[in-house]
Amino acid sequence: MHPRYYEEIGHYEHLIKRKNEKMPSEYNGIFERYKNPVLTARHIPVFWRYDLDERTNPFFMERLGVNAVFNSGAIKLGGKYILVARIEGYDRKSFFGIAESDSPVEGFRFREHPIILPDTDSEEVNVYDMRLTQHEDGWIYGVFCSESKDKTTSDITAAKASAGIVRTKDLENWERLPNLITVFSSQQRNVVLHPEFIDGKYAFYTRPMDGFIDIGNADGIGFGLCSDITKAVINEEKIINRRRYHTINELKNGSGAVPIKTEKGWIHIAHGVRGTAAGLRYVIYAFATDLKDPSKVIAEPGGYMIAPSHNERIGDVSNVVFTNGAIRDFDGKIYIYYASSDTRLHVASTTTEKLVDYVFNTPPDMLRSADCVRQRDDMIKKNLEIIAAHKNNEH
Ligand code: M1P
Repeated sequence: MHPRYYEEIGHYEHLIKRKNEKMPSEYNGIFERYKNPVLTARHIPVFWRYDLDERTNPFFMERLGVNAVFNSGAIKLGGKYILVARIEGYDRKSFFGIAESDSPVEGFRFREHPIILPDTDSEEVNVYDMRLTQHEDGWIYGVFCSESKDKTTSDITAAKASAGIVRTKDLENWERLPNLITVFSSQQRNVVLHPEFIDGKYAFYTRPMDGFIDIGNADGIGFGLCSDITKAVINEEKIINRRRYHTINELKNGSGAVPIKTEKGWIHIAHGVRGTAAGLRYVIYAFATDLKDPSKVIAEPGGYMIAPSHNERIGDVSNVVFTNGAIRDFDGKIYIYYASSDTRLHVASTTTEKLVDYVFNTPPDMLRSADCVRQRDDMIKKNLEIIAAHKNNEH
């Protein structure tokens, strides 16, 4: 073995065993950020990147490098915290790998092999962003973006996105089902399978789009039902969470983590995109839908919940935070796995109680400066009275 191998293994083990800690300086009462990313390109096993045969790799060169590890689905299974991460090679193609740990915030180690999905469509060029749903039918579903070249135009960059579906019981054997068909939308990305049947049917959150990057006139996060997931067709798609002018999701939005069931409603953790002079800005926001009718939004705090901060701002696609996975633990703690700038994966923690309070009691976006400043000033007035009363009590 080349001596450099042992050095690389040393760095790798050091990284995996590194302890993580909360960042108290980032306090906002809603969630807590952790200092270290939970997954990066450096978390990829050495033997996934280097050819260890000295005859074919005498200089111990990286032969199949990994550019980024980010947007990951997340579940807890058999006591382990499991992330199905998007791994992007130097060649720009993404694939999925399972990283697991006994801890929700550190120690994630990839299994020996990446996931080899059944290759059922020779036109499919890229796959990414798998949402993992532990469905009440007993299967674990992975819904991901399946991308292929748009051959209807001479534009070499033109692409088409649709929702690929796989399912498994053990995270080892994956059955590929046909891609989701949405009758009225030509493209789909950020599709999430709801964990329970609704009216006896499978329910999907969709994000219809007219184009691949520019979603055109598509209006936001959709919702649709289908009776047979082995041939999933949505005939009717209704928009449940619209993008709006001069908000954090003016340009586009999309479902993120599988909705979390709480006493007061389903909590959705999604992403919103707006344009800036420096390009697109992706943030994470939350809203709640009705327990019986998850297509009905019942609460939506104004603004974002998580925005890129410090080093998170920089990466391959800068100024992006994006989530497609969260885990609710047995003790009510919630771990939100979010990627920054399409480069690395972080974790933020909160609790069910706090998330419910945040979603139901944070004031909504008033949509106009005049109303927003009044909303803030009302809180300021109330607070000044509290401060004054407090001072009086002190004397
Ligand atoms: O580059 C930012 C994100 O862009 C896409 O999200 P959306 O479809 O909302 O634009 C996704 O491809 C995602 O993977 C990526 O992180």
